[in-house]
Amino acid sequence: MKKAVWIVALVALPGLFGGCFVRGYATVPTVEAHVVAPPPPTIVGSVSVSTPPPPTIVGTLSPVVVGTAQAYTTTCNPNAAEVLNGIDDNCNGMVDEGFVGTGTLQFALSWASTADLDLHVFDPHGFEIDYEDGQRASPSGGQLDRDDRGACYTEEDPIVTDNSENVYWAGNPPGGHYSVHVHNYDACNSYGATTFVLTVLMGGEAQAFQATVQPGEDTEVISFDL
Ligand SMILES: [Ca+2]
Ligand SMILES: [Ca+2]
Ligand SMILES: [Ca+2]
Repeated sequence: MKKAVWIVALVALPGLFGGCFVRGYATVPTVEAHVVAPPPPTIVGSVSVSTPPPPTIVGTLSPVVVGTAQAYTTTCNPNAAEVLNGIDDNCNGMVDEGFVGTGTLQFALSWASTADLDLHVFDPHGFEIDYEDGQRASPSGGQLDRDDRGACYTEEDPIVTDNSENVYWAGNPPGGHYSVHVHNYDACNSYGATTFVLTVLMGGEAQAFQATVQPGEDTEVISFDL
C-alpha cells in the first residue's frame, strides 16, 4: 500500500471502529476544582436575644371609653427600671417588657387590692381571650400570658402586691372591633370596689384608663376599631 493510502486509512480508522482509534499521544486530563459551600451552622441550645423594638402598625389608637373609666396619666423616665406594674416606666414604647409579652398591640391590667380580677379581650373575630384553658390564645395571634389571682390562691401566687394581667399580639393584630372587659372574679379579702388601671398600647403608643369594679361585676372598659 502506498503512503497516501495509509494516511487515508489511519484517518478513517476511528470512524470504522467506533471512535476507538488512539492517537500517538495522550492529553493530560483537566481537573476542575469544585468548591462546595459548607452547610449553614446549626444552632444548638437556646440563644439569648434582646427584646426587639415594637414594630409599627398601620392605624391610630383611639379607644372609646364605654363604662366609667377615666383617662389615667402615667409618667415615665428613660433612666428608670421597668417594673411589673402595667405601665411603661422607661418610655421605650413597651409595657412591662422583661416580665410579660409585648408587641404591636398590648393590654395590661394592674390593681393593688387582694381581689382576683380577670382581663377579657374580645378580638375582631369574636374570640374571647381570657384565663380559661383553650381561651388563652386566639387564632388571630393574641394571647394572655399572665393571670394574677390576688390573694385568693396564695399557694399559686404568694405575691399579692404586683397584681397584673396581660394580653398581647406579637405580630400585627387583625383589623376590626376590639372590646376589653375587666371582671372582679373574686373579692377574696377585699371589701368593696377594686380600682384598676388598664393600659392599651399599640405601635409603641400607650393610653391608660382607671376605673373601679365591684365584687362579681363584669365591666366593659374600652372598645375601639382598628
Ligand atoms: Ca417599657
Ligand atoms: Ca412597667
Ligand atoms: Ca385573675
